[in-house]
Amino acid sequence: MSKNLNNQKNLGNPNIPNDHPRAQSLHYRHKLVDLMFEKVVTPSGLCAHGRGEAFDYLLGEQTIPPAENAMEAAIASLLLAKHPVISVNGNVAALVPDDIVELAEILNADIEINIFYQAQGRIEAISSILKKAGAKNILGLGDIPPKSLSHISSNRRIVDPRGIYSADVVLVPLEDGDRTEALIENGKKVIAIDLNPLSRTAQKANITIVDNIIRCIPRMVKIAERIKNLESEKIKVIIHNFNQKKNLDDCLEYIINFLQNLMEKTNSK
Ligand code: PTJ
Repeated sequence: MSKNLNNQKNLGNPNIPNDHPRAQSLHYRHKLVDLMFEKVVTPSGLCAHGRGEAFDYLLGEQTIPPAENAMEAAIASLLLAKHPVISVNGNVAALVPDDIVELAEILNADIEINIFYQAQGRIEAISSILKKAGAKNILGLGDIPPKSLSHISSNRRIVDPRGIYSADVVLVPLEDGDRTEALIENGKKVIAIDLNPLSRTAQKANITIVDNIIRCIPRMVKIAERIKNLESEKIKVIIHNFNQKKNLDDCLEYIINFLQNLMEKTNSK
């Protein structure tokens, strides 16, 4: 980190008034900035968040019906998995640590830290935030020799043999396209959360939830609580009824209609 950037740290408290129209968004932004200085978030994580925010505008910053359907299919898949794993990177740990830990507990899933930008102290910083949120068992800490996924050369190939390497279903909130493809090549079912329905991850995953992780993970906790005790045949039906291609088309159609309505409203003023 450059000295100049470190000097900015104390400028990070903008005193956001609660009645600011974008108070919540500013709050999360500054949380990411603060946690960048603590190495949880990588500097590129800020760019990724900005890209996400831009796509969130196209949804009206709300959870859309196709996303709700994808969440149900995702939870159903995770409940029926033999070995479900939730992959956590810097942005996820910064934005939704408590909800990720709660979701993993309900689903009996492992949490594995997997980051794109390796830097000294990052894994420890992410692990510490997850532990504070109540995580008891965190994988990907490098305490045992890691395994390497095939079909990928970035840092994301390095995985824990007890976690992603042996998982059958992997939830990847905020993923890059390369690893989504590699995970699928390695025989995993991949569930992605990505605000951009056009991203390679969104297009390649088996189930894509087009929503903001800030809204989505707490909602997935509620869905998991609601359906976890259903008979497995009923859970299978939820998975069977989900069509990934149609769901992505529905997301795009929602965006087109949303923009069309917005344009009509503006023109009628
Ligand atoms: O912590 P690291 O080192 O693993 O790095 C994490 C980032 C996010 C920097 C890394 O995974 C990355 O570079 O991701 P990408 O390729 O920029 O992809 C991020 C995707 O997540 C983009 O398609 C964004 O639209 C989307 N996104 C960003 N913020 C959110 C989001 N999707 C859902 N919820 C968000 N809050």
